[in-house]
Amino acid sequence: MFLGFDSSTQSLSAIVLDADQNKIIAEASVNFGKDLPHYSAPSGFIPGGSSGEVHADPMMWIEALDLVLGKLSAQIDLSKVTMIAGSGQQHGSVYVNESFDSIIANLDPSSSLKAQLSASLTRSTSPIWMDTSTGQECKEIASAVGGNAEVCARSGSVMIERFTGSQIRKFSKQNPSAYAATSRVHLVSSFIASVLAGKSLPIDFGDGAGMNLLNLKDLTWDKDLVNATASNLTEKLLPTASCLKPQATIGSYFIEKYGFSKNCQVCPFTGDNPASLVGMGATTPGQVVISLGTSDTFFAAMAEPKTDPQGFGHVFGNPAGGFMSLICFRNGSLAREALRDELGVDWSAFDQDALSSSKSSAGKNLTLPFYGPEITPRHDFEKPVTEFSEPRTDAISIRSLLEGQFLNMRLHSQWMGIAPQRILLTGGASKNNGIAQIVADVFQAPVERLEVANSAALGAALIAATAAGNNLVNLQSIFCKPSPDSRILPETSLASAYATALDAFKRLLQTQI
Ligand code: ADP
Ligand code: XUL
Repeated sequence: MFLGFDSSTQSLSAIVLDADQNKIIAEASVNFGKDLPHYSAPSGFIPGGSSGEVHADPMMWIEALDLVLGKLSAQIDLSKVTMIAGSGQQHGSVYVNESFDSIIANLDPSSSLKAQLSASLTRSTSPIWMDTSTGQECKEIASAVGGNAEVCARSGSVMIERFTGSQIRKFSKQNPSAYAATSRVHLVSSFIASVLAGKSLPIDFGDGAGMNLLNLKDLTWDKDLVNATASNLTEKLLPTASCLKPQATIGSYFIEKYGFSKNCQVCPFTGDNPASLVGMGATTPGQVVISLGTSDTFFAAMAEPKTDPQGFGHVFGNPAGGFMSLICFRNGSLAREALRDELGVDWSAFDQDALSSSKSSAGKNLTLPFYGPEITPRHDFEKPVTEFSEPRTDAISIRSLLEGQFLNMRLHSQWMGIAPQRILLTGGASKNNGIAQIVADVFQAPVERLEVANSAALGAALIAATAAGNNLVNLQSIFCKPSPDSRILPETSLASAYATALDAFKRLLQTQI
């Protein structure tokens, strides 16, 4: 059996698959907001951060790990799991002191992970991908290495506020003594993997590429970028490795508490987007995935790194080899939720029936769909900007917001040069047929969803099975099947309305940024 974890923005989930029976045999998840309300993070992060700061408590992720393993061990005999892999929300960083490695090597199963690990943090909260507070540090690092074009040529992205490098620099400037006491900077992914393994594990190439520190040519830390980021950083960084190469056997805490076998191995964890590429069966070039989670992302495998001339897109490692391109939109599900709550409706107002009533309004009412700072394009929006040609109804407002989200996505993915023949849709909002229809219409391509909704956790379980010697392509043909009734075809009569709307959207956007 193979176990895959996904520690995302709002939840930790786990999938166990049995490659002999070709099926998923257990699933469990913990929602940070609902199941761990004492962290006061209803959407997985601490609300109200100043100057664009968005942090989360790493102990929340750790407490969730104990909870999810408790749920899984009540369902199945975990001693049959031979390999564990996982993924984490990308870019988030965890700062630990010297005691971390000895604490995780000697965890006491009669106590909780949280009680034992909190003393090892040098920074009580972790900056996560939603943080936009490091503009100054981005400028400083870029100018030290010769500008953003150079940073992008080396790392696959220009300096990005949410990426880990500028976050490390900010911490080293703001709190030099706590930075000096930091012996390791982990990513969310490597932190959780290390706790499971009882020793600090390497950082996976796929996720490591989201730090602005990895040189894509040789997949190792770029000395100049590391030196420009913070002093003595080289010694605080873990080595890099592939998420397909197991690094350790599971720690004794998990053997004694949850019944794992002492032979169960642990792979380095990757990022949620690279894992999702695997779980969607999209690791070979030619397919496009749109993930509608807390963030919306648009990504595709590519053989060679191709960078975005506008600087919004990124190159990450593809767990199956090669690379993936990705564009991330910060105003994803939380923007859809904001409009839902503003109108006092529920998700049924976003359903196909509700939205088809406003089909004649397609492309006529523009919304720049940003309820807060956006990263694609980069701008400190405070509320949506609208240009409506018709009176507002709930259906028209919802249609316009969704159209705005996907027009923005279409506009900012043009540099990839992919005309999608089919779009694979995943993430929490992908089950909504109304939203899926607008995706199909705006991109004028059929949309498919897979039988398994949680593509990152599935991808992690497939990575575990592959690391144990199974063939990934075979596994994907079994586990990554489109669900037969999930296909949504584009309304071809709307093609010209959306071509016109794309130009109008671009013009409206240019008046604001
Ligand atoms: P993440 O992996 O980033 O933690 P998920 O992929 O689990 O997030 O997606 C969670 C989001 O999915 C929620 O914030 C919610 O807004 C959205 N969602 C869930 N159900 C629906 C639905 N029926 N229609 C639209 N959005 C939904
Ligand atoms: C990608 C990004 C987000 C996070 C959280 O660059 O910032 O997609 O990985 O899902």
